[in-house]
Amino acid sequence: MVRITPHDALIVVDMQNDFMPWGRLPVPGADGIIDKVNHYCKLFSSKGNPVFATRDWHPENHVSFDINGGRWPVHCVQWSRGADFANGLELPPDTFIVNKGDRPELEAYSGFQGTLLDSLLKERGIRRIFVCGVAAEFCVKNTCIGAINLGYTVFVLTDAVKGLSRESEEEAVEELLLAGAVALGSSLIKP
Ligand code: VGL
Ligand code: ZN
Repeated sequence: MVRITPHDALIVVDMQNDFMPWGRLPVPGADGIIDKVNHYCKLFSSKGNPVFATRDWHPENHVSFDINGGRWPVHCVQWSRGADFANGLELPPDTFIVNKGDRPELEAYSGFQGTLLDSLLKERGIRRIFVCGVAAEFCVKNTCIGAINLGYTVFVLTDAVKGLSRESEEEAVEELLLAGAVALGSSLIKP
């Protein structure tokens, strides 16, 4: 079992409309984890632990868009409905929002890339992060690896993570385990 300590934070990765089945870069079944993510949000905020939510936050001329020569359809354009947090997601009112991928020329799959996330965590004494959200193979994986490289202990909340396919999701989780992350579900967190 794992107990939530004062040095723990929840990181919700890119739970935005464009990554839901109704969005422009759909992650199949991503809406199926909304209830689980809401559960983790309530759990952490009820204990006074901070909740962070990353947001893919691209300008229209972003390098990752196919129209600009990149690999993805246009998605999560700043201030658009698609960039909003997913319908049904219940983030605590004091959630820290972390925008990433906001520079036209830079892709940012990690929530630590070009953001203040590391210093926001450090100044609150956070040493362990619990990560959920989408997409397993991209922003979840890279955020976890970034955190491991910065010295954090990383728990991947596998019942609240979704990938573009089952196979690549499993592969991503396996890579994270090899990198030193720990896989966890809500049944292993002491309430
Ligand atoms: C993501 C593809 C493009 C993600 C972001 O949040 O995993 N994937 N931009
Ligand atoms: Zn993106």
